[in-house]
Amino acid sequence: MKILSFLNEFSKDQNLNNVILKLCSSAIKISKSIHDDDYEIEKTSLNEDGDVQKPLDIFSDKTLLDKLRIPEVAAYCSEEQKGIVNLDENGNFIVLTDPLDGSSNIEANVSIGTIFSIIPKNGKCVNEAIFQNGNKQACAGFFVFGPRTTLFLTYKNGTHSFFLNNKSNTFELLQKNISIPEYTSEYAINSSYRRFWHKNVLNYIENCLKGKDGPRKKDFNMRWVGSLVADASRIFTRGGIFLYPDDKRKKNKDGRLRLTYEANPISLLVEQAGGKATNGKEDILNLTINDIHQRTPLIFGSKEEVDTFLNTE
Ligand code: P6P
Repeated sequence: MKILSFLNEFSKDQNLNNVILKLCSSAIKISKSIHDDDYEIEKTSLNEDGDVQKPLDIFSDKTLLDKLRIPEVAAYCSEEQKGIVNLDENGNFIVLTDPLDGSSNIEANVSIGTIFSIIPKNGKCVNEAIFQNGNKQACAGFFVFGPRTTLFLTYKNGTHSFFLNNKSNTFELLQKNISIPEYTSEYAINSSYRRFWHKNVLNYIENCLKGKDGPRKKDFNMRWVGSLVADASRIFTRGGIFLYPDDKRKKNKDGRLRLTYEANPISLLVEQAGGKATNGKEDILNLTINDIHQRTPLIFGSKEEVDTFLNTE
């Protein structure tokens, strides 16, 4: 089933569907530019992270912004833009995005992707609507530019996946109503930061490492791609737990990942698939937004495993 048919059948909001279709069109352009190595941009600068923007970061951001100049979109925010870009004042939706997450992996040919969150204005002005918490998202998703180009999408009636059919140049339904397994024996964390972890994280990982002889009474496997969309895609496919906690370093006291265009969309997708997403203390989707680039700790995945982490002191 092509995504247009799926949206028309399951999402009655044509305006929202138009925004989703423009995001798909952006992803197709970005995907082809990655595979054809065709995205050179003259200049680069620093993004909100203080990282040097890579040409593909800028190309992806420009592609999305150009495609989203439609009547339905009131404003655009991205990791590559300092502030809010106001578009059509009569539009009802605000799009927040990480245009190319994981871009440090481009040279290594590791899967990277675009993450997006769509917030309705709900009668508010853009500067108020943008600070609604994650529960108010109308839609969220991410594209993975990997061996296949895929899309994980929710507009709060389950989480569904699609793949790009390169022959027809359209996204087609892969799986409807994805369910993340409640239990798992696989965790994802960057273990090179072990010396900076707080005690609860240390104890949780130590318990996993003790395997079936330890308190968990089962052996664990570990994966860490270093690309959020790749780790998330695996968790939607076979379960698992992803941890990017805050730690003792000053720069990571509030975590590393961004709340509005990374944690919130991923968390809505995860909850809609029966999983759980937390900052270590409360659900991500309940967190108050004070700044469009604010950071948060992010732990998400199989519900029972996230609860086990939360109960570890
Ligand atoms: P680290 C990529 O730069 C990213 O923002 C996420 O995609 C990924 O999960 C994380 O950072 C990797 O962080 O500290 O392991 O390099």
